[in-house]
Amino acid sequence: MKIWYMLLVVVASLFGTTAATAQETSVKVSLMEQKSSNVAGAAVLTANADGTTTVLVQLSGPGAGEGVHPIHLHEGTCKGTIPTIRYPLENVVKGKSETKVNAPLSQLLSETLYINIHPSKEMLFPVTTCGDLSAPTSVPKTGAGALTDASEILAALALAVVGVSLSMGALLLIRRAM
Ligand SMILES: [Cu+2]
Repeated sequence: MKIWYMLLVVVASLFGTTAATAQETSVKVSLMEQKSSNVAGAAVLTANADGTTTVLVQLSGPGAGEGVHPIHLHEGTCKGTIPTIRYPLENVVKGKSETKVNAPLSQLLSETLYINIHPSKEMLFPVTTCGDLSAPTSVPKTGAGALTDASEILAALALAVVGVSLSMGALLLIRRAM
């Protein structure tokens, strides 16, 4: 009989875990045009299972697809002037850049960082496009395990309720058996 109780506890904790891990794994940051550069865009930062973060940048606007542009994660904000590069990113080519940053998304979001894009390697200023990580504009639900709609949230809640009920039931049974 004891094995039966343990099985219940295991099943209950599994349900509980499923509901608990259903959280945001990705944030979107708007990249704003600076000084009439005609280049804006967005960056999507997605947490990877190995503790790294994939930073995907897509630019839009008349001049977005031309040239090769250095891009960095700097300390500070777009309004600040701190030039320290915290994490270098892959150059923007044809309006796109994709980098795997060796830090978890939660850490990137806990620091005060901004993304800026420079005109070229030879001419770093004026910065054409900038976005603050401290103010993500939206939270797209594209990551693995993320909830995609209300029905999934309801399903997760239902699972959580079932999980808690099973846990309590198992506890009661164990107490009775003792
Ligand atoms: Cu920079």
